[in-house]
Amino acid sequence: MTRIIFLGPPGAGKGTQAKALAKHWNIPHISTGDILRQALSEQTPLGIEAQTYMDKGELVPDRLVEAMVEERLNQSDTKSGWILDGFPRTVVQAAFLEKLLQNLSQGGERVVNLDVPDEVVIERLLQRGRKDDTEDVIRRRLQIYRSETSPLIDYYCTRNQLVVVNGNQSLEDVTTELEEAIASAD
Ligand code: B4P
Repeated sequence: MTRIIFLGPPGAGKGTQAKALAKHWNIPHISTGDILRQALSEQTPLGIEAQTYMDKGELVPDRLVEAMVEERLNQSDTKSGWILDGFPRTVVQAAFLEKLLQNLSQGGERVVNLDVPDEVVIERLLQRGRKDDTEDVIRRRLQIYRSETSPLIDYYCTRNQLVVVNGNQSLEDVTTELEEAIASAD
């Protein structure tokens, strides 16, 4: 059973790698960023509420993202495994996920930290140019990553679930290192 959580700063390549591996293993790729952007484009109440946070590079409130993830993990296609990309992003979300997975009798998830220096992610995101990829917003996202999300590295390290992969290499080399790291962690 393959259950993987991707951690890493904005622009680390979580979405890029998660998409490729989910296709390769034929399991769902669950990206909270993609679900939020979809809600936004459909102008659902969730999307409208999330927009103000996303435009500023702030985290969307835990309760909204947690409800979204709970609904998605309850769908039947998650039984054979999944890749979570962009969740959890806070210690509160991580504790929520731990309980949810216990209730769903799903465990044994591996956590991958994609390690990439700030200058590299800033350059990548400026090149990508999504609506939230302006220099000021990227710096805010990095600040929040450091204060809210990076404590998860210790959180999962102490639980012996963490593997670290160098995200500052070509796409193909990151994928190869990821596959090797996940296989050797099993
Ligand atoms: P996300 O959609 O999760 O976006 P991200 O962290 O910016 O990007 P990612 O790391 O996936 O980078 P990617 O592969 O695309 O979040 C957006 C927003 O949604 C957040 O700021 C927040 O507001 C909200 N949100 C999401 N989840 C939340 C949660 N759990 N709680 C609260 N709020 C939440 O790669 C970036 C670029 O780099 C691409 O152009 C790619 O082509 C390039 N790239 C990737 N790997 C590369 C490589 N090896 N070499 C060169 N370029 C590479």
